[in-house]
Amino acid sequence: MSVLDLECVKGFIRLCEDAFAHGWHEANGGNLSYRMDEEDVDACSACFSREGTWISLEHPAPSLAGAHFLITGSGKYLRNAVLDPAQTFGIVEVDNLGAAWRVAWGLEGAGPSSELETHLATYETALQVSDGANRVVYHAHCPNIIALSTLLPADMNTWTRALWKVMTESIIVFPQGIGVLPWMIPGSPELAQATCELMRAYKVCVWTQHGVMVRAASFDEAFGLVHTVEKSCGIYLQARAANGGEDPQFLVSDEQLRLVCARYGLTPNEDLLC
Ligand code: 2HA
Ligand code: ZN
Repeated sequence: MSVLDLECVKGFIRLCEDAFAHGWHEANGGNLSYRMDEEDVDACSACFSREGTWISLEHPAPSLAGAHFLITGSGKYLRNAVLDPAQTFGIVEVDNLGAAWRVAWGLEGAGPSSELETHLATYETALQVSDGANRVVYHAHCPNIIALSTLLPADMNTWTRALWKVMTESIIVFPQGIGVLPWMIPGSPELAQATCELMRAYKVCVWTQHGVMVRAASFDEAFGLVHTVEKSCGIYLQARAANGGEDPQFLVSDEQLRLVCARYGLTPNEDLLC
């Protein structure tokens, strides 16, 4: 089977297209990866190159030994995933010790995203917190999230409560709340490390004045998380602007948030409720 016939590859391309159409991926902004299951790897391994050079990981990832990842390429534009798949993304194979990686397919002309190590560390974190179902790690430059990060302090309590309270169903999508990091250098080991720490507790991590990173079980969940956070940020910004820059008055109360969670069998992060 050709790589392009795999359902996961179709889902990967669809997310790139949808997210570009939403305005989240100017130039080479953002990156996406997917941890393939064994069935998918077996189905297309005949197309894999075995000649790529192994490159050592700065931070070895033993729990990902032997895993294969779809990942966007360094400097590549996500909008081109559909037009030129093998140039825009590819498959990276991790060796049997989790100490090095090589290109198995695609990524023609450029290696994987500069955030490869952040993505791998996030999958490792997910496995450590028994969230092995996580198959997608996704980073996007969403305008409303970035705009709001110029108004709110980099504090998860303030962010989560603002977003939960402007749209009733936000809490259903991210009941554990969202992590927020202060400004950090893109692609730096510090940002990777801080993101992984937050990803232990949260599926969503806002990077102040930069964008957002999520981990999820599927492309739908990853897109849905980013879409919901971005939409809630947009509503909050619009409402605040319409109210002369003041916080809006008529919001979902803490009591109502608890009622929503009870109705849908969700356990919200109680630290964030009053
Ligand atoms: O892939 O968005 O933060 C380019 C980026 C890095
Ligand atoms: Zn970025």
